[in-house]
Amino acid sequence: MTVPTEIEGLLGRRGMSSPIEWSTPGAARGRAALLVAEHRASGREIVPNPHLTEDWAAFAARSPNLLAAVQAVLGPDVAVENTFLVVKWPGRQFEIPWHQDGIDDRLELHPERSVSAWLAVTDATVTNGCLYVAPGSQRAGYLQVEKEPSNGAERGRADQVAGFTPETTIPVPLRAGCAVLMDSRLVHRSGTNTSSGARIGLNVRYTAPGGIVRRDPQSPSVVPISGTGW
Ligand SMILES: O=C(O)CCC(=O)C(=O)O
Repeated sequence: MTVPTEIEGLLGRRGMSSPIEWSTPGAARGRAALLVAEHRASGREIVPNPHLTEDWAAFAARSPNLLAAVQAVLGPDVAVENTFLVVKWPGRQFEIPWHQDGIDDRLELHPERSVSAWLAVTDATVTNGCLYVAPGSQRAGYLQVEKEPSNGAERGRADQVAGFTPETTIPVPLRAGCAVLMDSRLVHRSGTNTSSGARIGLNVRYTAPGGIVRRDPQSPSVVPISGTGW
C-alpha cells in the first residue's frame, strides 16, 4: 500500500534523517567542556534559547550541512522558532518522557512546514541518555495531549501510536558533532545518564513561513536564518 507523502511527512517513512554533521567532533567536544565548566557549579540542566544569547549556539543552528538538510525539506526560507540545551549530569535521574517537538502547551507547528533537530555536543550513547525514537510514529499525526499529574505539563500519549511499544523504538546514538533531523510529529524520549560524564545536546525547532499554527505570544521572536521570504 502506498502511504500518501503528506502522512509520511517531509522526512519519509521513518520520519527522521541521521547522522548529519553540524561540527567536527573535536570542536563539539571542546564546546561541551566549556559548557560543563560553566554549568557544573549550578548543576543547571536546561538552558532555554541559547541561540539568542550564545554565539556558538547561533552558529550551530546555522551550520552549513545541517541548514542544507533543513532547506532540502523546508525550502530556502528557514527560521529558528526555539532552541534549548539539555545537560544530563552523571548519576542524576533525568528522563525526558515520550513527546513530539511540534506540539505542546506553548506551541503547534505545521508538520509540513517545520522540522526539529537534536545536535549532539558530547557523544550521545545508550548509557549516557541518547534519544530513543519511534520510527514512523509521525504517521499517526499529533497525539492527544494529557496533563501530567506531577507537574501539569502537557504530553502526547505515545500509546496512541499504532503498534507502539517501548520495544519498537530505537536508540539514536550520535557522535559529538552529529545531529538527527526529525519530523515534528516523531515520538521520542531520552533516558537517564548512567555514565560518568555529562551528556549535552541542543534541540532546534526550525520553521518555514506559515509553519506556526499556534504560539504563546510571550515566546521570543522567531529568528529568520535563510531566505528572503520573511
Ligand atoms: O536532550 C534530550 O535528552 C532530549 C531532548 C528532546 O527530547 C528533544 O530534543 O525534543
